[in-house]
Amino acid sequence: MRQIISMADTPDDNDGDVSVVTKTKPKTAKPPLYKVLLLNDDYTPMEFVVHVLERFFGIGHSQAVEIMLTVHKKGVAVVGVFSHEIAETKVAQVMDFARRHQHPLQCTMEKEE
Ligand code: TYC
Repeated sequence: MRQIISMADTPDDNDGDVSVVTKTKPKTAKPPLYKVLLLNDDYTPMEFVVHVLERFFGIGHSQAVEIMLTVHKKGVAVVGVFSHEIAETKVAQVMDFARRHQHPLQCTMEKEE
């Protein structure tokens, strides 16, 4: 008489199992992202800030007004997250545009953790 002793799946039990290779590919580190911040001041006109958000960040009018008011009330807000090069370009564009219009608007970038 035959008896089943165990149904455990052992390496050499020749039970027809098929093994699948699931080695994970070593991943290249993701490049860091940078937050672009807009700072409040007492002199830059609200409409100018709204225009900056629309023009350089592609933000729609209603959301641009909301972000501008957040900066006005809280002192600072993140207006976008970009690669280092794009963030640098945005900051330079905003700072240059503000300077040419003689407004003290400040825009900076900060590495995202
Ligand atoms: N505080 C400015 C004012 O009262 C408006 C303002 C908003 C300025 C956002 C800068 O990033 C800013 N005219």
